[in-house]
Amino acid sequence: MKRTLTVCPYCGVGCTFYLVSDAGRLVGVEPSVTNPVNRGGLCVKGWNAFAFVHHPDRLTTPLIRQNGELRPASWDEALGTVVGRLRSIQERHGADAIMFASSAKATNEENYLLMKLARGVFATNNIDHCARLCHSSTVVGLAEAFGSGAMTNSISCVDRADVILVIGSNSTEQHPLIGSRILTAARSGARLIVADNRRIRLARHADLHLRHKNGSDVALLNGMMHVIIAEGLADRAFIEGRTEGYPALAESVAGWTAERAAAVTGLAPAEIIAAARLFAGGERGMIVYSMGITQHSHGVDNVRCCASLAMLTGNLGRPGTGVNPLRGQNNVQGGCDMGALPEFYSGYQKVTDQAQREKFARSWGVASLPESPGLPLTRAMDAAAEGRLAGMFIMGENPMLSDPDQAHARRALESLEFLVVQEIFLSETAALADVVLPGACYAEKEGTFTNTERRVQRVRKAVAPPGEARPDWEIICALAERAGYAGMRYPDPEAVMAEIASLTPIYGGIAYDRLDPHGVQWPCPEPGHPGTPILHLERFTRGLGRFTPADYRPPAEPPDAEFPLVLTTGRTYFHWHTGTMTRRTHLLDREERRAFVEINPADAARLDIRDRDEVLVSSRRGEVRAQARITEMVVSGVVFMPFHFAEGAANALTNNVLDDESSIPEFKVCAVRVRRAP
Ligand SMILES: Nc1nc2c(c(=O)[nH]1)N[C@H]1C(S)=C(S)[C@@H](COP(=O)(O)OP(=O)(O)OC[C@H]3O[C@@H](n4cnc5c(=O)[nH]c(N)nc54)[C@H](O)[C@@H]3O)O[C@H]1N2
Ligand SMILES: Nc1nc2c(c(=O)[nH]1)N[C@H]1C(S)=C(S)[C@@H](COP(=O)(O)OP(=O)(O)OC[C@H]3O[C@@H](n4cnc5c(=O)[nH]c(N)nc54)[C@H](O)[C@@H]3O)O[C@H]1N2
Ligand code: SF4
Ligand SMILES: [Mo]
Repeated sequence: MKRTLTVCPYCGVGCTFYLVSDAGRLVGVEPSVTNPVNRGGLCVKGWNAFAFVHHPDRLTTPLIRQNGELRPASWDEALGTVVGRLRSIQERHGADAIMFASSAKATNEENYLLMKLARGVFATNNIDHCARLCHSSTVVGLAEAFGSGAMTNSISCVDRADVILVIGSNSTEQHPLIGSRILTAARSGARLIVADNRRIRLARHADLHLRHKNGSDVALLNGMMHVIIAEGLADRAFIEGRTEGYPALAESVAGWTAERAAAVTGLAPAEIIAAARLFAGGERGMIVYSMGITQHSHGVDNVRCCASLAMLTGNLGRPGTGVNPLRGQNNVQGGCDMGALPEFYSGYQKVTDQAQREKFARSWGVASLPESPGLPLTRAMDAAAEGRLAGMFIMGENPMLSDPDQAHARRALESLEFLVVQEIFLSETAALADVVLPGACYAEKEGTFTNTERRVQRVRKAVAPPGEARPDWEIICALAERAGYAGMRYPDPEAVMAEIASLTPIYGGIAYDRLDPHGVQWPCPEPGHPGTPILHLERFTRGLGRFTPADYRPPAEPPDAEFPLVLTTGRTYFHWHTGTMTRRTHLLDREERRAFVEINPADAARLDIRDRDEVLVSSRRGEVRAQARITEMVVSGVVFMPFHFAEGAANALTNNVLDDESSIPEFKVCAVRVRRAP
């Protein structure tokens, strides 16, 4: 038996484990007991993370569409077709007619190389990834407030907090090893406030559970800040010494009395007052948030309010405090860090900055680099649907199930002249491609992932890829070579990391020999630097912390007579997004086999729906079939669906309306009606 230490391919917690293999086959996993992130624990997905790797559905050869069908092809033919067709689009329609979608499932090195390919070889800044659907509002909001969009503190800070506000994060199911740590903290005396109208597990252990209306967080947080200021609970010294813009914030929340906030949120004024006192009363207060905050047409405003609440109470730059957006995918932090974003190179260095452009152009050996920011992924899908985009290269994403408004996503992908999908399975998106390139999965390649607390950790090869599948980094380098670019010849991913470190100040001291055994947290500016567990210690990355007031705006599609219920969408413990991996993992799939919709008993009674009835859920965009789950998990007036199931796709219903500032879709609120299936 061989044991290979690597990182879990599922969530941003970044647990590490040994992949156990026997004669080239994975047979199990054993958690690392020394890693500070998971300390010997794993959730059910981690324990089963070996199972999909050898699934017979894995892609083993390149595929090319011919007469409407995908047929096996050689690597030579596939690479030649991809480069030939992309170059042809570039010549006829210009470089910006092509979009690159990178992958938060892939390694840092692979994300860096795809962004180098897009910018350096195909001359476009049109590169983005699923962070757009996830924490783009965090990247905008926290960069504005603090100068950095990352989690300010470390996972271990949960143990040091004396009050924790969990707002819009179902941590025990979605970041289980952080969720269990929050539960332990609550049992050991930390006070817990949960602001989320689903009765999630954390809510059952909370001192205060706020079941406010979906999309009303700005009103809730403004109301809390109003109470904190009015009752003299604000941290005057912190505000004066470390921040700017406070008068504007104070003026803006002055009108947000607890009564007014209560009227908008549906809470009682006393609940808002209690939450304010509880949070401000702590010595070390920590804010933890996720998609309940970010995925709104006012996502950036939600993030601003979280940042303001933390600054107002002096809860930054110390252990046990901070604004902590839990990053979702295993390597979505890394995807952002590596510049798989339309406006940044690696390390958030701006493409609009001439000095940065020159630095990268010189290192890459190209004459010039494109100047204007590229398209965000969601805007690129709109552009494709309107015929303004001709080619798309998608590595490790499945927008057919994960994008809002599935009919729109299909229209976008089908309108393209040429679509390439680099995948490990024939996903719903890959099935639409003109060329499919088979990638190696995490267990079959070397590299690094960066977890939610900015910890860069080593991913290691335990087994060989199936058939002719190749690691994403090798495929990208082969494409560059085909395109006539000689600047992507690397012996291994370690050499790619050396280039990343040389160009990216926050990763300046990251090198493979330093990452054993438990990784390093960026910023790590030079070799020998110990890494940074807590950001903004003495000063913020941008200097002073900046308060930006936000006024309440309702969600774009409120319920009405025709579509009287609010649909909110999200996840379950057992499945991962579009299910490509978890639905091919027997022990996970048998726990949660089909699409369901949670309905409150009062609504169910009114609609004459019983538990486990087949129902039809419809919105202005579409209709899907699901099984009814009658439960107090949801409040009356709200139904919840996960988006894991192709045959009951929540995203056939969701609303493709975007936040102006971050281009994140409003996945958390749209209007639907539910009826028993005939
Ligand atoms: N098992 C599993 N784990 C995962 C994933 C997975 O697919 N499966 N995906 C990963 C990824 S990429 C991500 S981004 C994270 C997401 O992790 P989470 O954000 O924790 O997960 P979600 O289920 O999307 O939504 C979280 C909560 O937001 C609440 N919510 C909805 N609307 C509102 C609102 O208006 N205000 C507030 N305050 N709350 C609201 C919902 O009730 C829900 O409980 O999970 C990661 N972990
Ligand atoms: N309704 C609704 N929709 C949502 C959300 C929501 O809350 N509600 N949340 C949004 C969020 S936060 C996110 S992050 C997105 C996620 O959206 P996606 O990223 O599109 O979803 P995944 O299913 O994780 O897709 C990853 C793909 O990568 C493939 N893959 C895995 N490993 C590798 C690899 O090593 N190489 C390659 N080439 N491919 C690989 C997998 O097979 C899979 O098809 O969904 C968004 N969509
Ligand atoms: S908590 Fe996240 S990283 Fe840890 S085992 Fe579970 S899915 Fe993997
Ligand atoms: Mo996400």
